[in-house]
Amino acid sequence: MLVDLDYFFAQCEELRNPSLKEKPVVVCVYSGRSEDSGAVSTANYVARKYGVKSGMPIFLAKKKLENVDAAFLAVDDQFYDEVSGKVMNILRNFADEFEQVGIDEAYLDVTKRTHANFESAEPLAKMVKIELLNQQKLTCSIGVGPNKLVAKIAADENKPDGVTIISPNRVSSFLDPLPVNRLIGVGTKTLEKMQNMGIYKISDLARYDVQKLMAVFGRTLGTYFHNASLGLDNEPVREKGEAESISRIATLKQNTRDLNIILEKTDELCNDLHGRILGEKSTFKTVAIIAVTTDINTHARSKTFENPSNSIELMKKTVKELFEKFLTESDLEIRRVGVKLSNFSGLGKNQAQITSFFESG
Ligand code: DCP
Ligand code: CA
Ligand code: CA
Repeated sequence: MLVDLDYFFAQCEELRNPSLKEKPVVVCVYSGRSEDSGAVSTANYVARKYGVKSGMPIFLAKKKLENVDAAFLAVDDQFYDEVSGKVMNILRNFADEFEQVGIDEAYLDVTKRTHANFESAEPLAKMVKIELLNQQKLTCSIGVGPNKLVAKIAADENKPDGVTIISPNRVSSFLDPLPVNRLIGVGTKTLEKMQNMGIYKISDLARYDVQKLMAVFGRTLGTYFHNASLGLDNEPVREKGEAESISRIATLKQNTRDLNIILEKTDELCNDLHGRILGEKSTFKTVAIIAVTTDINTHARSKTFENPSNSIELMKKTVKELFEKFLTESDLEIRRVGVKLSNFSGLGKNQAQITSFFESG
């Protein structure tokens, strides 16, 4: 089961200000360069009717909502993280195995509790929705399938506030007519390539010779596309992070390219992480930085050492080097910064779960 919250950031805004519900709500990442410069993070479904989309420049969204009583709000990551944490704690109770995959979505393995019976999946999905609505006043969309790949595509099928259940015998009739870019991993570039090869629908991909796919996309990706088109996926649902990586991320007081301001914040994050690894008698080999720029892209840079360490000096020095280098490679201002440690030794298998929030990249 894949549970994805509807128009998440905008729904969070409606949550604390219900009078917004009736009107278009656009959540923006303002770059601060000029009044309307920046990008749309997300919008509620009222705003989407006017053509407003994630990633769109703010001025364009304003143009689409000209003469409409709409709310343009700045992102408030801290609040959304808080809401997300509460939601995940509720969802976890409905799963045999649980895996959060983003701020607003998670996979729930419900095989055991449904006895692998797709008929009992529907009442379960409805219970999840009722619980989220009762406890958090939030709506979500849920997809259920025989694996993660199908569940994810199913969840996208009826948005917002939908439930889509695809039992194993319906997988191919469900996937076949869909455009190939409904598969994870088929972005704009791949879509264009596939269309040039005459592949438009998932059924076209399913029929395409797998050797030829491998010749074009390489062995790994070619095999993935072939299996995905057939709805095949064996990835287990499992909590990430445990003994894999720990990270801390924070929003800067102001968007900046000033290394000192950045390091002031990352030093705090390093101290926090250091306390954590000392407490668990663990050592790291890889230090990574995360930079969320004002165009809402997330960047990561990392460095891996030969020998494991638990040195805070090494951590801070590496973070500094990586940010120095990042600033020469990008000319954007930075909005959020993060530090991530991985490649651990010493973190016990039965260690308590790491519940800090992980961002992709
Ligand atoms: N997000 C963002 N920039 C993007 C895409 C998403 O800042 N280009 C943020 C805002 C979203 C949140 O991530 O609220 C979750 O992303 P989703 O793709 O799940 O989109 P929404 O939840 O906003 O909408 P939907 O109802 O389509 O799931
Ligand atoms: Ca969502
Ligand atoms: Ca999502």
